[in-house]
Amino acid sequence: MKMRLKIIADGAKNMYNLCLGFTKTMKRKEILVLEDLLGSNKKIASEIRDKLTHKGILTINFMSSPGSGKTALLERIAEHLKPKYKMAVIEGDIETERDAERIRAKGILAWQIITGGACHLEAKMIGKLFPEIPPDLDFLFIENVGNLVCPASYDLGENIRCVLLSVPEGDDKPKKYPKAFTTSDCLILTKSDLLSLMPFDSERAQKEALEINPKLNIFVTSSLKDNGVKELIAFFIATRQKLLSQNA
Ligand SMILES: Nc1nc2c(ncn2[C@@H]2O[C@H](COP(=O)(O)OP(=O)(O)OP(=O)(O)O)[C@@H](O)[C@H]2O)c(=O)[nH]1
Ligand SMILES: [Mg+2]
Repeated sequence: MKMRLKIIADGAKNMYNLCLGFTKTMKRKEILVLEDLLGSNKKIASEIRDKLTHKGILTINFMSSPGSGKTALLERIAEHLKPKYKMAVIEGDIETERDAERIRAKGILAWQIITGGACHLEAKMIGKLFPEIPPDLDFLFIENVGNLVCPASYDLGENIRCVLLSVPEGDDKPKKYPKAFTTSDCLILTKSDLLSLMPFDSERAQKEALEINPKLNIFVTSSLKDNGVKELIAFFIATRQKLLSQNA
C-alpha cells in the first residue's frame, strides 16, 4: 500500500516536473517573441518620429481606459486649433469608424484604424498611413484603443505621450496601472465638471502620479465645459515651437 502511494506520488511529481518544464520553455519562447515584437516596434516608431519631426509635425499619443473622454477632448482641441493650425487625427478602435466620423464632423482630417480585436495600436499601423499624412501638418494626434494597460508598451513614434484619467474612474488608478503613467509626459485629469459630484480626490491622484513619475505635466480639463483645454493646447504649441527651433 505504502509502495503504491509512493509510485503515485512519484508519478505526480514527474508529471508536475514535466508540466513545469513545458511551461518554462513556453514562457521563454513567449518572452523572446514579445521582445522581438517590441524591438521591431521600437525601430519603426523611431523612424516615424524622425520623419514627422523633420517635417515639423508634433505627434501626440492619447492613451486611457475606454470612455475617459479622449475623443471629446480631441473635438474640443480641434475647435481651438483649427483657426490657426493644421491638425489631423489617427483613431484606433477595436471596431467601428465612429470616432473618426466625430473628428471629421469638426472639419478635421481623420483616419480610423480598426484593430479587429487588438487592444492597442502598433507603430507599423501608423507606418501604413504614412504616405497619406500631409507634410504641412502642424499637429498629428493619435487616439489609442481604449485600454489603460497594453498601449503603454508600444511606442508609436510620438513626441508627447498623454495618459487621460477621468473623474468617474477613481483617484487610485496611477499606482494600480503604473506603466501608462510612468511612460507618459502628460497626465490629463478629464471630466473635471464631475469633481463636485464624485468622491475623486484630485490631489491624491496627482500626488500618486507624481510619486511614480515626477516629470509628468498635469492638466485638469473638462471638455463639456471647455475648461483647462486652452492650457493643454498652449503646452502642445510651446513643445512644437521647441521642436521647430531644434530643427532649424
Ligand atoms: N461630464 C463629462 N462627460 C464627458 C466629458 N468628456 C467626455 N464625456 C462623456 O464621456 C463619454 C465618453 O467620451 P469619449 O470622448 O467617447 O471617450 P473615449 O475615451 O474617446 O472613449 P473610447 O474611444 O471608447 O475609449 C461620453 O458620453 C462623453 O459625452 C467631460 O468633460 N465631462
Ligand atoms: Mg474615443
